[in-house]
Parts: sequence; C-alpha cells; structure tokens
Amino acid sequence: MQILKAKFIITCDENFTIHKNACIAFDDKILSIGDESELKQRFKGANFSDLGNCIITPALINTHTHLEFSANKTQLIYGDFIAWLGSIVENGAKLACDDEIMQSSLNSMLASGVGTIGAISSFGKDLKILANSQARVVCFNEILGSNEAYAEQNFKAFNERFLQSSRYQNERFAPAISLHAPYSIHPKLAKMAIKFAKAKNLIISTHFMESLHEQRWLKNGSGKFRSHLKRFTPDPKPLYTKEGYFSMFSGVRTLFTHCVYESDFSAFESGLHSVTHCASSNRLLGKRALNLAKLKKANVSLNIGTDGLSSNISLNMFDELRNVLFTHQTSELNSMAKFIFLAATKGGAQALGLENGVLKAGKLVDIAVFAGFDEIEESALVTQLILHTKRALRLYVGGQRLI
Ligand code: MCF
Ligand code: FE
Repeated sequence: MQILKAKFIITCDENFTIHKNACIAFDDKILSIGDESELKQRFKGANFSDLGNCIITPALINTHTHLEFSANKTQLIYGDFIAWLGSIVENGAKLACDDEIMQSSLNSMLASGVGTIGAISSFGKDLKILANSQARVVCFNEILGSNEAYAEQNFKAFNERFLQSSRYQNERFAPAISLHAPYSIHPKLAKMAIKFAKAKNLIISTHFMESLHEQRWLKNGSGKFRSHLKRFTPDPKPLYTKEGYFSMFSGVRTLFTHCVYESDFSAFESGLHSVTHCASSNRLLGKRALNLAKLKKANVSLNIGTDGLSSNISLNMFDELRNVLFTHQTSELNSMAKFIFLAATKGGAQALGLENGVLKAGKLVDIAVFAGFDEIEESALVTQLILHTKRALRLYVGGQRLI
C-alpha cells in the first residue's frame, strides 16, 4: 500500500475536482484521496512519499497512434491528404520500421506521462514492443482492402494477425480492430470485420471524414480520390455514402478518428461512439480543424490521439495538447485547457471502455506525476501544466512504476 502527497491532485472527475496539499492512497486500486493525517490514520503501514510541489494527474491516454510508421521524418508530402496518401504508397518500403525506432517513439510517449495507448497496428510488427512496454494497450489490428474479389483473402490475413495479437492478451493488453477508412475497405470486408467485433465484443477504431477529398468522394464520387484509387482499380466508385458507412457501427463501441469534415454529430451513440482528435495530423494533412463547438453541443465524448509520426513531429502527449490548445483559438483559454485535459484522460478511458483516466476510489492505479510547479497561479493550473510540461517525473500503470 502506498500514499503519495502532492501540492495538487487533479482528479479529472465529472466536477473536475482539484485537491490541494493532498494525498492519494492505493494498492492494486485507488483507495482514497484526502488529507495526510486522515489517510495515514486509515492506511497504517502504507509507504509514504511527499512529492513536494508536484502535480498528480491520471496517466494520459493516447487513443490513436501508428508506431509502425515511426521511421518517417521528412520523407512524406504534407499539406494535402491525397498527396500524403500517394507518398505513403510510394515510400512503403522506405518507411519500414525497425524495433529500435518503434521503441524510441514509444518511449517518448511514455516519458510524457502516457499510461494507455490506442495503437493502430497495420502489420503486426509493433506487437512485441507494445506488449513488453508495461503500458496499457488497446491494439487495433487494422483491416483494409477495397477490392471485393480479395475480401475473403484479406479477412483471413487479418484473422491471422488478430490471433497473433490475442496471444499477448492480458489485463493490460486488449486486442481490438481498426477498419481503416470508408474509401479503403469494401462493404463485404467491413461487414465481416464488424460481425467479428460484435461476436468477440471488441472495440473498433476507424479513420472517418478526414479530408475534403473523402467528403467529396463519398458524396458524389468526384474529386482527387478518384485519381488516387485509379492506381488500384480502373473505374473506382465510392463504396458507401457517409451515412451508410457510419450506420454499420451502430451498437458497437467505436472511436471515429478525425471527423474534421463531419458537422452533424447527432447520430453518434452516447456511451458507445466517440471522436478521436488528432489536431497536429489534421494540420499537416489538410486545412480544417475539428468543429469542437458542434461536438460539444451534441454531447459527444472527445479523446485525443497523436496519430503516428507519419503525420506528426512528436508522440509526446503534451506537445499534442499544446497544439490542440493553439488550434482552437476562439474558445476561452483556461476552460479549453481543462476540456482537452479531460479528453486526454477521462475521455480516453470512456472511449476505450477502461477503468482509468479518473482518480477516485476503485479506479485503476494509472497515475502521472509532474514536477516544476513551485509557484503557480492556481486559476490557470491546467493551462500551465499543458504549456510547461515535457515529461513526467513518475508514471504508474496498474500500480506498477514505469518511470
Ligand atoms: O491517421 C493518419 C491519416 N489517415 C489514414 N491513415 C493513416 C494515418 N497515419 C497512418 N496511416 C496509415 C493507415 O493506418 O496509412 C496507411 C494505413 O495503414 C494508409 S492506406 C495504405
Ligand atoms: Fe491514424
């Protein structure tokens, strides 16, 4: 049993409760948050550490990243989604990533206080590194393929990768599915994947409404997607309408990543559907930001992803949170800081169906500790935390100390 004392404990609960000069007691679950004398009295014999002027928060949750694309630095084309996608296809072999590169990008994420990773695994090369990381992992095995003739074959290959990832399943590592996007997965294959997800009660992630090209393609089969897809099929046609694709996920826990070209969130199912925001990626691959005001109005749960180094310059969650804060300039700064910090903790846990992301009795011991806040204006605590943090002083996942 342990008790940690800090200057502030940001719980990320529904009231955004912040405790000052308080302690958190835990063993394999969080036991209580309260003052020092009370907790020492209740939990006699607990190991006590005073962390001074530190801030304790839930460990952060990065719901969307692609470790296997970590080899990119300057190879890919940015500014336009189709140009980027073309450069991904062209650079395929050159972007092949070795373990060392994936390990160092994963380490940079953990160093920033991330305890849970939503990892999109396209090839299964990242499995071992993810499983050995001791982080909490939801491993979204990717499935794609727009050619109907290969649907069975693609599903079989996916199934094999899924089995590989299932071998790592434990209380920290959960296999899941990623349906790549409406422009890249044939309905026959998508239906097989969703049926599989329903049967095994798996979480789904999908890239959705990421670019203007995708919006035009789904609306009337026009725009640059047509010429991109002509690389693979002589006369490509859209496989769905936007609504048709979305409706397949009814009743399934799904993270819809990007949604930059979605403005009507009314059909999102509360408690099941959420939006994953990748602000840096959206800036590099296009020129529109997610409409947070509409999302809030529809009461849709938000979570934050860095995306991969294929469309970001950093997997540090605080670098990402700073970008999110600077992206949404029309909202009041301090309330926006709280909103996005909640998205990076409580929102991530909601999306992934996990019992972390909030510090309260009974929750998992996924905790981050941040130093460097000796004199801090309390009304702007979260804003200052986001602005000034580069790395965590400590990180606990499932009660185990990783940093
Ligand atoms: O989220 C970004 C942009 N949107 C779509 N895909 C990817 C992103 N980062 C990496 N990807 C991967 C995706 O998982 O790129 C490939 C897929 O494997 C594109 S399709 C050949
Ligand atoms: Fe992505």
